[in-house]
Amino acid sequence: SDYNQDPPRHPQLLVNSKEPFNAEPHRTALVSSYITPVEFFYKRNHGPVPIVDDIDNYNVFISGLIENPKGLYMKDIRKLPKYNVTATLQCAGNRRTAMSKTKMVKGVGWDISAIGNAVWAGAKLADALELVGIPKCSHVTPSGGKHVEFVSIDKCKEENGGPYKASIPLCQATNPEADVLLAYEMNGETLERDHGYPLRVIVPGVIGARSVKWLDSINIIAKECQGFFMQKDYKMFPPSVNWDNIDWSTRRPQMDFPIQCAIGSLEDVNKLVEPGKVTIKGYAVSGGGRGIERVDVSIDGGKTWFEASKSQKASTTPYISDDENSDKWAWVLFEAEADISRRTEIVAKAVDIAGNVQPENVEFIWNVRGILNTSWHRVHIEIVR
Ligand code: MTE
Ligand code: MO
Repeated sequence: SDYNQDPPRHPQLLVNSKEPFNAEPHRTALVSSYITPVEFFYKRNHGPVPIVDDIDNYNVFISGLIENPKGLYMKDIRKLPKYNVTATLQCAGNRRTAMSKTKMVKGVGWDISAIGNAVWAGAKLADALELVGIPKCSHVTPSGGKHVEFVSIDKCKEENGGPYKASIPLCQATNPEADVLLAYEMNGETLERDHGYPLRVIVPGVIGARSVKWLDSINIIAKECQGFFMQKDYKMFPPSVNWDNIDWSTRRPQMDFPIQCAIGSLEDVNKLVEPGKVTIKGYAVSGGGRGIERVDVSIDGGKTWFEASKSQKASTTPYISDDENSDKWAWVLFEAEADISRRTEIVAKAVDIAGNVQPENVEFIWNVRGILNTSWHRVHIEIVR
């Protein structure tokens, strides 16, 4: 099959689907480093990984509602100022398996690791679009503006064999502060095939589905992309909607992700041989550049809470952000120690700088497509003697 040409992957990844390849690291591996190593970064593909070997002729064709359509070659993109942006990429389906337990949902089953934090490097999309005559924008137009569509070179069955595509508002694309990148490096190395070699889009603070990999072309369009993944997928429905009464046109495509956190140092159920200290370590992140204000932890199922310590720098990381502000797109790792004396439930919930808090129960946010499970993360401790 076309999948024979897929690249090799780390044997410790937990594979949720082989063809297309969808895999995540074990949760303990995920929370052991601030910067997620490339081989442990989740991989979410919708088709075979395309091969780009003629890198000199590879170009991104920019057209649509502009006067002078133009192809940008890698050398043109590399000539633009290079930015390092530390950003967390999260699949909208992260933590879907736990949502399925309430009531079945459709989609790839993910634990808590369809998320990763990397240093992406490349040109700003705003700079690239300026090359084709589109001015920069310093404000955000809430609606009514044009859109920028990203089209891939991969082929997926949801598009009837056509390429994966998505769009973002033109104002976000042309606002340098939004840090939207045409990225050719990840953690200081050339982008790997699984993650979009030779060039991908990174839209910080937005669900992973909009960060199109293996970029082929960019279209400036009047209304948002009409592709499957914008119109018939990755939309958040109320709990009353099921596959019999779903009307996709009633909802907007999901863009920013909400406040999220999860504990990675513990399994769903943990058996201690005797009462003692437990390390509670995890990640917390919010979309739209809203930083994390605090992470609350409970060791009595949510009756009482204390605050976890949090950090955004691993002392061992060799990667340095361009400025302190750039980590607003990145997760924080949190940590707490607790003395556990009996069978209990440990819970974590995060609060972002806008005061948004995670919902208590997954039932309240259950949706038929199984996206955005951001409910309080709960793990159980049992003492077995
Ligand atoms: N881009 C293309 N061309 N094809 C894809 O299948 N998957 C999207 C997005 N971009 C996808 C894509 C989804 S749903 C996610 S969550 C991220 O890529 C995953 O990126 P990663 O595999 O680098 O972690
Ligand atoms: Mo995704």
